[in-house]
Amino acid sequence: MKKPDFFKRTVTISNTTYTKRVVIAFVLFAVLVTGGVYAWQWLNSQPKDDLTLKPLRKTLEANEKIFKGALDSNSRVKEYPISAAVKNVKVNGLVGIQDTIDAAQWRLQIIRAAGDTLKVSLDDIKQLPKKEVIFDFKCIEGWNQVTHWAGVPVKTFLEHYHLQGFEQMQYAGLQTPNKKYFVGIDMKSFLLPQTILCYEMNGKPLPMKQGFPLRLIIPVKYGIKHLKCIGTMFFSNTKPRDYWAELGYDYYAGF
Ligand SMILES: Nc1nc2c(c(=O)[nH]1)N[C@H]1C(S)=C(S)[C@@H](COP(=O)(O)O)O[C@H]1N2
Ligand SMILES: [Mo]
Repeated sequence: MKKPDFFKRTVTISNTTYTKRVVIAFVLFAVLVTGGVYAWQWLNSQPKDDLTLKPLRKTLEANEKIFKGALDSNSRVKEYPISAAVKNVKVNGLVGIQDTIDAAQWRLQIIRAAGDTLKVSLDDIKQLPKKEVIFDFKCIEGWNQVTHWAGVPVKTFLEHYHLQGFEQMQYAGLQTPNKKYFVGIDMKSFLLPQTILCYEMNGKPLPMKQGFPLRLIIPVKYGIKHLKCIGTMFFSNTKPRDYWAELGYDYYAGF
């Protein structure tokens, strides 16, 4: 078989041409390296937004626009059969998680306005239509697992308690009862059909370390946003404080 020409091609060039090419190659290399070093120094001299450099934060925000633009009110992630769900669900992140919680005393507190808090018991939440969600749970640390959860869709909950007015706001904020872990969620993602106020894992009440009595399951987002052990919920047109965003991570953290 005849090999293509370029495998055996030898080109003869003059000494001057050779020197010229070597010089050009070196100059180009030097320019690229210097450019890279300057770009790096410029980036690191930029002001910070929380712990993240502004230009990087801007890039995250640009990504957020693209992903959010792709969401509509019916967007869903892939669901799996129950048989695909793992039995030993990884426990990750225990910020704000207490050793015990008295379910009879616990209330989900929804702040409607200053001095106006709606308090809902676990039993009342369990009366509402229940939805199972089996999906691939992804953590930014790089692991993922198919897990099985159940609870009431956020949208159903809001409508039942006449809180639909708040759907016009930009964000929902959630906090653990001791306020040590907190997240902010864009309203579009919060209202998706698979976003649930979850009280069951693998068909049983949530274990303490998995957020008993109630946690958020929001499949379009990374694990950091699935706040375990909800104490308070509120609504806002400005970004609520967010634990991991304040430590430099993406605020949106979703698909
Ligand atoms: N209260 C609270 N909720 C939390 C966290 C936390 O530290 N505290 N960690 C988050 C992170 S990073 C992940 S990946 C998931 C893990 O949920 P799991 O422990 O049920 O697997 O919970 C999220 N919710
Ligand atoms: Mo995570």
